[in-house]
Amino acid sequence: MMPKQITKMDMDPFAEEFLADPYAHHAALRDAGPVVWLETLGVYAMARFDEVQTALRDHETFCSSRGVGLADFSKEEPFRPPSLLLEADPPLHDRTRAIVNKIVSMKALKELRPVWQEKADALVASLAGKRRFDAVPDLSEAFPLMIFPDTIGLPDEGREHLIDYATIVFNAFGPRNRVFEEGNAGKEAAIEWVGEVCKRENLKPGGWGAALYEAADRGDCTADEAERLVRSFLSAGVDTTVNGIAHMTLALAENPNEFQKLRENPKLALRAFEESLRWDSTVQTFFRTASRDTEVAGIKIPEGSKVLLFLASANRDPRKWDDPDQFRIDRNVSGHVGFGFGIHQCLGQMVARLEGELIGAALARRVSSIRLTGKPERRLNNTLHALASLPVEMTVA
Ligand code: HEM
Ligand code: OVM
Repeated sequence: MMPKQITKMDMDPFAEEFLADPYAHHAALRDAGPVVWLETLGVYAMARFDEVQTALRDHETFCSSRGVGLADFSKEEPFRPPSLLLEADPPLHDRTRAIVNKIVSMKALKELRPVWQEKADALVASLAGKRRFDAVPDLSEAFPLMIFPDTIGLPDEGREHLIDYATIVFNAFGPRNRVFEEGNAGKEAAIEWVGEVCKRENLKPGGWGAALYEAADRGDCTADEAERLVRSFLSAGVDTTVNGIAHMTLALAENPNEFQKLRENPKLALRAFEESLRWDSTVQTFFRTASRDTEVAGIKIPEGSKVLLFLASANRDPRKWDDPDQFRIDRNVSGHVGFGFGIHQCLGQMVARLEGELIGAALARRVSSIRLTGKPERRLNNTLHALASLPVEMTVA
């Protein structure tokens, strides 16, 4: 068979207009073909569910060690020393992943659940008592910052830097555009702080940070590797859940019928969170690099190509989902790629799910209505779909 002709587009998925409303542009990308060539960036792109999943599954052909952003680490200096998880291939990846998986275990989460639940309930009850508040800082940022830094064992001072640090890291997966330059400007203190708190002497005993150094003491990895793995927690563990919670709150405010379903059955909280990740995927995109010549859906992709995977678009592909733009907490959401798929699938997904479930359940039990009192404001980021402000009014149940 003759190789198929690829569709070329001049769309820039990192343009501010695109980032402000990515869902308005995804259909055009999906409909253009299973693989498209984005002229402005010189990369291939996949926006349909099947092809995104296929690429994520084939980690040998679509590798991560050359970076999961626009830059090819075999040609350009990485923005920071590469992650030993996200930006690694087997066998390195599998070794580090096994170390961290032992720490982020079912057992650890089972112990954390009652502690986190009490905090989620108290926070939501107090906010509902206030009636009007901004659900981004007061709820979506407040809750993860109340629990996650303690779990890692971070110092008490400076934890607010975690949000700025994530902004920097997730912007850096995109091009050096204005969103990167302006979004990252003046945030050097966050890089400095994160660099310091990943060191052994700055981590409290008993936390997941210290546990990584104990793994190093046992010979599972070096102390330098432990330090870099602590950095992964701090890069990926906060802003992702912040915006997951924010999008769930937004979705429940915009869909009172769905919130009613949740109130009637608070056990749906986990599904509500999962559906909100499908409906508005915090992590919108990641790249891969073709490690060899390959072909997807009959379209040739040469070695060294950068391939942009639209996770958020896959999660709303009508080829896969019924009424994909509708937020429905009782739909079958299994298979969504909001946490990725394959060997790099989110290492912290149980953490994220627990946080989202506990906030969802607290809203279900303590709140009788959620109403937007102003226009939600977005914070543009090259990778994250993020909210800056979500003014709401809640009434106490
Ligand atoms: C990987 C999303 C929360 C740590 C990933 C990936 C996605 C993702 C899409 C796959 C990356 C790839 O395939 O290249 C999310 C979302 C979250 C979340 C949407 C919240 C709603 C967390 C949390 C942690 C975490 C709480 C830490 C406890 C990581 C790490 C990786 C990862 C270390 C790299 C894993 C690997 O390469 O093997 N996440 N994440 N994430 N996530 Fe999450
Ligand atoms: C890491 C890392 C950084 C950003 C995101 C991520 C979503 C992981 O340093 O391992 O996963």
